[in-house]
Amino acid sequence: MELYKTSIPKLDEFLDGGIRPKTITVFWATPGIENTPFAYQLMMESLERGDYCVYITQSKKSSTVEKEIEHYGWNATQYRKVGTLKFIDAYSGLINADSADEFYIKDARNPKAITEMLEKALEGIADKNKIVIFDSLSTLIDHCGEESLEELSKWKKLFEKYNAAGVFLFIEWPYDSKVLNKIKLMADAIVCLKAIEEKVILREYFTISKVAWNGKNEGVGIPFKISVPGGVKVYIPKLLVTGPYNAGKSSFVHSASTGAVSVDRLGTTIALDHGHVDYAGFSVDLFGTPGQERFDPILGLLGGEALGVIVVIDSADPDSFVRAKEMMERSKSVGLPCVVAANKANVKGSLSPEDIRKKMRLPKDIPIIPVSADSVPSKEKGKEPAKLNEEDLHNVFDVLFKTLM
Ligand SMILES: Nc1nc2c(ncn2[C@@H]2O[C@H](COP(=O)(O)OP(=O)(O)O)[C@@H](O)[C@H]2O)c(=O)[nH]1
Ligand SMILES: [Mg+2]
Repeated sequence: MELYKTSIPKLDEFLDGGIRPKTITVFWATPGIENTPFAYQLMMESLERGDYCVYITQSKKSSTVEKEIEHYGWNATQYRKVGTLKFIDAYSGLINADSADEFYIKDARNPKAITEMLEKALEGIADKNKIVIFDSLSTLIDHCGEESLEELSKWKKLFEKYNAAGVFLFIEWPYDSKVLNKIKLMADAIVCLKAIEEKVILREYFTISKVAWNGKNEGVGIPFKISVPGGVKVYIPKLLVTGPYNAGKSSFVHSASTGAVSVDRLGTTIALDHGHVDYAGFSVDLFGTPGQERFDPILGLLGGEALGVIVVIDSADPDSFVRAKEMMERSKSVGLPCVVAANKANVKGSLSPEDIRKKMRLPKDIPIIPVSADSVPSKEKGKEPAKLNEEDLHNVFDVLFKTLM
């Protein structure tokens, strides 16, 4: 059976590998939260691996959908041109505009007309793997009335007949509870997108309220962020990078980040290194700590609310290991998902991860990942950050993300 992946970490796991054919999945958003990027991402994943997609647009022109998708860094137009992406325009008719789309519904206020057009579109690609995106359920209710929901049982039959996976976008405006219940019953899976206020800032979460094919409900909330370009990412608002003076924390934050800043004086970090990492579907804000002991009083504060910790150590300087452990304790790393980045691993005299584990007496559940620099600035330049090896950095994040989620 074909599974349609979102490529959003955790969400695919919640969905047991992805969305199923012959089912309806609803991306159910609180007003103010964008749900289209979830659908775009799912659609692009499917198109890129050669599947077909029918996009029913009822709230904007298909050219606008294409432009929005481009904005996230993907190219949907090429798939429309080769014919694997098909638009059903149920919008232009609402505003008395012309349409250049292959499937155009003049009488877009009549849900039966949409059903007929959908069947026509599906007939043409009957033997293909396909998803149908409906943008959106809320527009349908707003324009065609609540009774139009009855029509959706026919759509479900079409999905069954043509082996299609239906994906509906829905924004929970203040509708009658009967309407909401109808949608809940009709959906095989519901992904909820909510905002939760946390210490004055609003954070967006996705969670699962129903997955018929694995019986899951009310999963944990996973914070997400929509990057432009990039799409939907699992968001880790705070990852701490700590470790002794000179171990390579600034090098780590700078090398891993798409844009990093540090506040330096005479080459020594006196305040924070701050950086941002976009990798493997995650969007992470990195916070580096200063290494010198005189900053110890603030370490506990910096560590507060961190979701995980990367401890950078100098593998060739075993004398600094005691200090590294001290910093792990002070920054409250113990108990949080934690990875040791054993930096300077290709420097002469560096210790292996096994020797480091023994020397530091680190528990088995704290992974130690060797990291080396590709290039090191000349000594004349003073204490300049080195460029750490990308693959090594990815190893550190891969291991950490696994322990985090
Ligand atoms: N040879 C080598 N030098 C490194 C490596 N990582 C960092 N350095 C150098 O070590 C010094 C300290 O690095 P920095 O990132 O400033 O350490 P911090 O004090 O922990 O922020 C700098 O001169 C870096 O260029 C590495 O993997 N190998
Ligand atoms: Mg530094």
